[in-house]
Amino acid sequence: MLTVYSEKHRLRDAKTELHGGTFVRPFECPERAEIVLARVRQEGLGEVIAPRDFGLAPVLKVHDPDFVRFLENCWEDWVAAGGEGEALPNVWPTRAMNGKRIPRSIDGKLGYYALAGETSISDGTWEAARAGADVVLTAAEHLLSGQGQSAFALSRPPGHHAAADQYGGYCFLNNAAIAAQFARDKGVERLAVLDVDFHHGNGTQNIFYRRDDVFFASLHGDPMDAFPHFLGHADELGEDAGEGFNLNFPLPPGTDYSRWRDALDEALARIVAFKPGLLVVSLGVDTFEQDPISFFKLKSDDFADYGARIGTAMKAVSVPALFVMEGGYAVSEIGINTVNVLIGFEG
Ligand code: Q9C
Ligand code: ZN
Repeated sequence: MLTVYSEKHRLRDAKTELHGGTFVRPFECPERAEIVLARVRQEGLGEVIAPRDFGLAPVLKVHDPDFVRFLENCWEDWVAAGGEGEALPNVWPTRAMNGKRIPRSIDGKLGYYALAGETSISDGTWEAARAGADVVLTAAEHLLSGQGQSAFALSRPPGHHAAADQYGGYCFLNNAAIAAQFARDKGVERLAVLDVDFHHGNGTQNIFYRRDDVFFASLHGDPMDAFPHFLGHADELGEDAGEGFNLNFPLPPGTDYSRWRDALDEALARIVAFKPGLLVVSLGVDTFEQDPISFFKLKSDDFADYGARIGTAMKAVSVPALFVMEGGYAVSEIGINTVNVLIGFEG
């Protein structure tokens, strides 16, 4: 399986995350990608290539231009306004306010475009996020040219919490959605996105919620108990043309592999019935029992087993799979768990 990787992910190296009322070094750190890459090489998964530059056009097919401009200029604007630490929001357009007008000041803009308050924007964040989009696009292009039945986009920072005009939950650009939309524009008529990250893929769901050409399925910690708290319930089925094309499996604290696997099998059956031309897998390995911020109980061997299930289901109907790296914060095991899925898929 081909891996696409860019060293530019290292430019996303924030110093601060707001966690439990204090500032900590972010869980989403550069070592994550380095360790996954080392495991890819150690296991001989296949060739590792650098991305090509796609420019911003495929990003703008998913994200609003004003949001992209905000991400591009945020750090400079923050510094110019006298920010001493990293850029963080501290006020939001909540239910009790209007929220439709985009403020002029950087503090107002941060609140407007942030969907959560833990993720700081720092020098290099934009460049890393942009390179991450090129990573998934390069992997998608490779699959679309008919080379192989799977590819791995080792992108960082992750993307599935980012909506068309919102960032947060460590995510800035929605890499999985950008890849799916790119494939759509290259002629793939129907796509499925399977999100196995511990957290609900609220951004991806939101981006495709009114569409019947992209089926979204997500297995995640019940939002009643877990981030992102305000989306990911089982009764969110899609709207307008998209009704029936969104499928959520919110799962309770302590969920073990047998329960998780039952939900996966159901999601895979629905995906197969949808007859997609391509599957995008939002691959977060924060379902691991030792993940520091999550509450599922998967073990390292379970990752290989579920990779095999995805592989069996997709190969039976000749649907190629694009794996896109999302979360996973048990850093010392992130390589083993991630590559177990990929090796499991290959069979
Ligand atoms: N203080 C991804 O896995 N905060 N994002 C959780 C910890 C946000 C996770 C609470 C978690 C975001 C891509
Ligand atoms: Zn996650």
